Amino acid sequence: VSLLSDIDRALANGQIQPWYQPQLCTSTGRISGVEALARWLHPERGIVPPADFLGPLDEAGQMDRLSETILQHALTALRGWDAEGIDLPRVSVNFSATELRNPQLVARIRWELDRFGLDPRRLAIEVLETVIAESPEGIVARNILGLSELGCHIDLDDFGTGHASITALRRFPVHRLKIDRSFVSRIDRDEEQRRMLAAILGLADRLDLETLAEGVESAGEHALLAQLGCDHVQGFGIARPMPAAHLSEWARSHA
Ligand code: G
Ligand code: G
Ligand code: NA
Ligand code: MN
Repeated sequence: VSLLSDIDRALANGQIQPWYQPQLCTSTGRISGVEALARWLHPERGIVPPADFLGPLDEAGQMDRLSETILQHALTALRGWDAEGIDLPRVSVNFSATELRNPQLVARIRWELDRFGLDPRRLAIEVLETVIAESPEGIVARNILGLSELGCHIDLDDFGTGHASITALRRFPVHRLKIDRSFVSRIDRDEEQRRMLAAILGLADRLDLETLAEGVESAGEHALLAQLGCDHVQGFGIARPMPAAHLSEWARSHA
């Protein structure tokens, strides 16, 4: 109960906001996007990770409030980077199953993008593979289709762990597979891992889907992903999630 009133207050006073983790294009080496990741900047507890508050927040019916907060921060940050002359094509936000069941979702996102004067193609929605596997039709599917028709990019998060069928991959308007980090770690040292990853990249290629590897921690992994034709990379080996202001510095020094 006290955690919930804490979360409520944290949302109201802006303590919950996203940090941003860069994604690089492997063929150009340039920044191709950032993922917005919710952080609770707690005055006593420090930085509280989403794993510690997303569950209770969802159960308390506050997921839409979080989503609105994260989206507003992310779009504000994107406009800010534009104004600073930083070439940052896209920001990704995570949408949970709860948010994807909101009948107002597409209208609200359209309105927000409009208000910020941003092309919908500059927003990527990360949807968990499990969500697509469990929701072949109904409101979730209609929302994903609506966001795609609006022009947003749809990324399938934690791909490889969620048992979505190939049929589901074809039926949903997915643009990119975000390959789960369990398939990425040690690919430069483990032949079995490397073959698994190559199989996923082959599947994506045949289905005309872009690929983004998450959890890239070493230079060896990064180099091998580029060599195997993975389109984008993200992970601690490139940069950790950081506040919006630090991201500008990072992008500038990286360019
Ligand atoms: O940043 P970190 O690795 O601690 O994130 C843990 C998980 O929390 C990730 O899998 C991510 O998808 C999820 N997450 C982070 N930010 C958000 C958010 O704004 N909304 C939702 N629904 N999930 C988020
Ligand atoms: O599931 P999702 O892609 O939303 O998860 C993003 C989370 O993964 C973020 O919380 C981020 O902190 C974490 N993360 C990002 N890069 C790495 C990495 O290289 N290694 C590990 N272990 N976690 C990472
Ligand atoms: Na994600
Ligand atoms: Mn993921």
